[in-house]
Amino acid sequence: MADVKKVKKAKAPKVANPLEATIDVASQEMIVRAQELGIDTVFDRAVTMKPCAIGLQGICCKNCSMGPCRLPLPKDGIEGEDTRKGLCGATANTIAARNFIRMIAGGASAHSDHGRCVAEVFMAAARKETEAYQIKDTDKLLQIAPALGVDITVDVDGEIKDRDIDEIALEVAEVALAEWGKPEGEILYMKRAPEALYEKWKKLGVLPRNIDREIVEIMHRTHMGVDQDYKNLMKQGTRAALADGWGGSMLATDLQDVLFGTPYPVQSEANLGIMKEDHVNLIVHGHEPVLSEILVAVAQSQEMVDYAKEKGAKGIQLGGICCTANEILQRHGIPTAATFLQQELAIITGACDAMVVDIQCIMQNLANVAKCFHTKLITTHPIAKMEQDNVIHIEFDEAYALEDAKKIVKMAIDNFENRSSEVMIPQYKSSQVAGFGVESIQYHLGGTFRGTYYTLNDNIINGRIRGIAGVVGCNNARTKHNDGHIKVVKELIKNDVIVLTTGCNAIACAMEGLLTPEAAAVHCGPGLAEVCETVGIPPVLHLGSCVDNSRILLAATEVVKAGGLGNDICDLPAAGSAPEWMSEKAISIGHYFVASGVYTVFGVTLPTSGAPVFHKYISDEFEKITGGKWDLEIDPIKHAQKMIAHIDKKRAELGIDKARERVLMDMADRQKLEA
Ligand code: NFS
Repeated sequence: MADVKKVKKAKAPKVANPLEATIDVASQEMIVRAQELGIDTVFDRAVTMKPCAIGLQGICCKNCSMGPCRLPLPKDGIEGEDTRKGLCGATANTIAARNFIRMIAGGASAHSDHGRCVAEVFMAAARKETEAYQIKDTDKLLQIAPALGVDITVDVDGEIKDRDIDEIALEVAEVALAEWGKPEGEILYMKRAPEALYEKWKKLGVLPRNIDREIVEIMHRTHMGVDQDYKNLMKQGTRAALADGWGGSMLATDLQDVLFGTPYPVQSEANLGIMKEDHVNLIVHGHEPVLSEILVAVAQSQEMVDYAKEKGAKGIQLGGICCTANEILQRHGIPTAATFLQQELAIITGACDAMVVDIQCIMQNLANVAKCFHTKLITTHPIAKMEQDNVIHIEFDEAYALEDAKKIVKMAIDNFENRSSEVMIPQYKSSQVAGFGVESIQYHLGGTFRGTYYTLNDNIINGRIRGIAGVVGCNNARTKHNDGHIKVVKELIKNDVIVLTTGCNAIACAMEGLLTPEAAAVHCGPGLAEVCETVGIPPVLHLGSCVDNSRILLAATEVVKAGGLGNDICDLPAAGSAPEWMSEKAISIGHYFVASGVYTVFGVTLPTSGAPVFHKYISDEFEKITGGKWDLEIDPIKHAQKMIAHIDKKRAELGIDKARERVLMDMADRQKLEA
């Protein structure tokens, strides 16, 4: 007879311990709420489903049907020759390299296809084919045109005159769109990098030819029986990653800025507590601002606000999740509702009247959660639909952008009265200042007369700012939500390292209150605190979404140009980090940072651990090639300390390590005097 006790035990669903799942109190409350309602979330599923150890280490090849070939590391490690091989003979290094660059291909294509959609809308705006979109930021247009080889002046009978803006816009649109598939040449933006870096890429033969080609070539090379040299595979990985960072992502950022406005610092709030019980809550989630820009405008229109009031609500509360959140935050101050891992929780509040999703980082389980509530889950992109039948698809067409947006906002308002279960919004939110970029850093930390990054460089040279860190990337349910993000960032700023953030790291920092100028006095070392207090900026600067990591590349380039800190990005006292990464996009980003000369540390795991030779290649060997290197450090404090050690190494190489000692002595002396 079956042991009833055992059966019962086996059937009891395992759920997450909210205190172990996240450091965020709002999320802890909502995880408990979900469990009370019997709704599983990603936090619970991470408990019940364990990852495959071999896949995790990057050594499972499923590129043909003779496999999957799995090449586990021997228990006692490898002594002597590594004889592991797949059916075709592929080694662990080949398999790990193939998998790694396929991740780059996935990530680069996501960013770049997003960029392409924006470029198409940009073209429609330049051709004046749509009323919904116009060229908004002509300064930015004039700034990027020369980088695309588009003249902004004309010679009329020997007189140089400003060229017509519409003409420039049209030519920029044509040149930009061609970057995805032009038959010859190289990606034009590569020349925006410091000259030394450009020359290095040229010598290495990794300058990307066009965006699509580099991604396609990865798929070809990793097909069964093609490229079988991990170094040569990584060469292509480098090309495609560069095509992402300096190509697709950078174009996405620039064209979005021209269409929707270059961000400047704005104040807002973050966390689930921004939702309001007595308002229609419309949550936008995903990545492309093309639709959300219009949704914001429509939801804020008097017509819609009046309609919401007619339906018994006090107004419309917009909120964002993931990088769509970052896009509408940095341009309109729309509050951020949630990070990647909190998306289901936003619906579990019972107050989400509609969740509108576009592309990327959208969990399919949203549909199952929405089924338990009144929430309308609306997909909008032709390439991103869901199979569940409660999902509504309203395909967004830029030619009818306003109509589509109105339909969606109305649907949310009409749904307000259908709230079925008790509303429970966790009452936690923090203030944040977002919307930084190359231009605003220049404004805040630039020289009065020189208009460059002179003051920032000066503060790095004199040691008040020890160095610069880019901390970015996702949440990952395999590690405590936001814990790595916050510990890494706090450790950096405590040690006078200024942090540039994007993506879900930025949202995590916002929720923790680190994106306010006041955070400087609480969390920073004396040097960084002094700089932040003097110019009135937060110690952690929110630079936008993940495609906006291109802003970090350009900010680093500006630092190089301003002088005194070497002549290449790899000379700078700077480091990169993604403490809780999970997506292929993060691998592509990580690799374009490494290929641009940045020491880049990832948390959680790296799909290279099963192929130690390959891992060593992308870390130590790569440093000799590009000046940047990959590293993995799971412990957040050690993670930050490794970045700081790298920053100090670069300071010593630049001969500015002594200056910092003097500044700190000054500070200590001053504090002694004050005491
Ligand atoms: Ni970036 Fe944005 Fe977040 Fe990760 Fe996803 S939202 S593009 S991929 S999870 S940071």
